[in-house]
Amino acid sequence: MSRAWIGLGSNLEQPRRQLEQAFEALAGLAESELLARSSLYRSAPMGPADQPDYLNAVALLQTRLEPLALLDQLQAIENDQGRRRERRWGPRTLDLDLLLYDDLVMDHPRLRLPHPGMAERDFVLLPLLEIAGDLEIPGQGKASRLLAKCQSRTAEKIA
Ligand code: A4P
Ligand code: MG
Repeated sequence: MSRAWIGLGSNLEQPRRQLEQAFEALAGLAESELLARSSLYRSAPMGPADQPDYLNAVALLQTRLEPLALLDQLQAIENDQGRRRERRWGPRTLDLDLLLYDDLVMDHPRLRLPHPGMAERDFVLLPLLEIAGDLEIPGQGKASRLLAKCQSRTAEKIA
């Protein structure tokens, strides 16, 4: 069994409902168990500013799915929830990022681990710290130290 950390994000069509539905879908994934889920956090959009605020959260899965098979499942959940891929960093009903998979470091055309950019994002690190304790991000150091270095700090816990 492996441990996979998933980042959830939404800023369209009732983000809170989107994240709740996504947690349910994660809990129902084959060969996997949802071990923990963070609170929800609201933050200003990173990237284009002409879009609504985001809600973000993090989930911990225990899984027998290999990393690319898990990514396929995450993308299927995004598609089920009406995800359209339009502009980079544009608004979305649901984004599921595979943040960490055990302590794997990989650079595959479809999957980079750890997720690039996670170490600079308060809306990922805050929920991660809530459920992970002071996790070490392979090659980048402790989550708490990375959070202290974040340039932009807008994420706030809402529930
Ligand atoms: N991909 C590679 N590595 C991974 C990984 N570790 N997890 C590939 C998931 N996918 C990975 O993703 C594009 C491709 O990345 C996938 O086909 C997959 O094979 P996508 O979800 O289609 O596109 P995207 O999400 O628009 O692009 P990107 O660059 O991944 O954006 P991010 O990094 O997900 O950022 N502001 C706030 N406040 N909160 C947010 O959650 N999110 C974004 C999107 C922008 N601004 C935000 C937030
Ligand atoms: Mg994404």
